[in-house]
Amino acid sequence: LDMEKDLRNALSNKEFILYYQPLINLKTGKIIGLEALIRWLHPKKGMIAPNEFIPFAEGSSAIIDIGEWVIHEACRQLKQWYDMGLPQVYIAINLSARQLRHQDITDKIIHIVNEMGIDGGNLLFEITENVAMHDLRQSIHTLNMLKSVNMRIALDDFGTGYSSLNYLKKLPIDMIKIDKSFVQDITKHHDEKFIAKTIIDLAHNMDVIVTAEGIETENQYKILREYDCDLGQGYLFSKPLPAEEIEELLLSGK
Ligand code: G
Ligand code: G
Ligand code: MN
Ligand code: NA
Repeated sequence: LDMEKDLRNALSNKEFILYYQPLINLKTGKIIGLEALIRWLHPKKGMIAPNEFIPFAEGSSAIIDIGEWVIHEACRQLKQWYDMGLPQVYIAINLSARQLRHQDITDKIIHIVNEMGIDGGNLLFEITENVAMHDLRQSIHTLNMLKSVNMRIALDDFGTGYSSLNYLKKLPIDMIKIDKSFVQDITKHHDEKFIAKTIIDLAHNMDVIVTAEGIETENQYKILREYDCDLGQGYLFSKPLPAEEIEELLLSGK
């Protein structure tokens, strides 16, 4: 309860900030998207990572308001970069279970997008399997509404949940993000090194794009390119960065 109050105070005191981590087209090596990742700039404790407060926010309605701020801020930033003439990229936004279940979610998102004057096609929403678990039919309905205005959907942390293949089959998704644990496996000398390749082929057979998460080495990059993986994200390319540093990166033409 105290945490909920702290989170609401942080929101009204504008203590949250978005970092952005580039998504790379593995064939061209160019940035084609950015994942928005929230941080809490606490006046006393300094920067707090999302893993330390998002789970608490998800336990209350605070996640609805924080989540709405994230969407608003990401869209505002996207519009600003567009007006500056920077190369066009899409922005990926993480959605929590509670947000997806919230009745107003599609109206809210469409309202923000219209208010900011951006194209829905430049937004992608990341959900995890547990997000859809609560109410599959409602989740599918909401995701289809977002897709009807050109927004795209990614299944995040793919392979780590209880029923990844079931969700891959049932949810209207455009992309899966292979969890970094499978990316780490691809350079091992065990059978598990084939899991990433198998996921990539499976997704492609279903017309789903694949992003590999947590790419840290040139060797992983090389193997994933050989596996025909579409996009990649990880420290090899860039860690999550504040907006000013992303600007420099986009201006440098990378
Ligand atoms: O930035 P970092 O790698 O520490 O993020 C850790 C996790 O926090 C991410 O995997 C993501 O699921 C979650 N996260 C980051 N930003 C947001 C956000 O804006 N909303 C939600 N719901 N989760 C987020
Ligand atoms: O939404 P999701 O939980 O997938 O967020 C991605 C998380 O993974 C963030 O916390 C981000 O900081 C982290 N991350 C991004 N790139 C790398 C990487 O190359 N290696 C590792 N270990 N973590 C990464
Ligand atoms: Mn994510
Ligand atoms: Na992930």
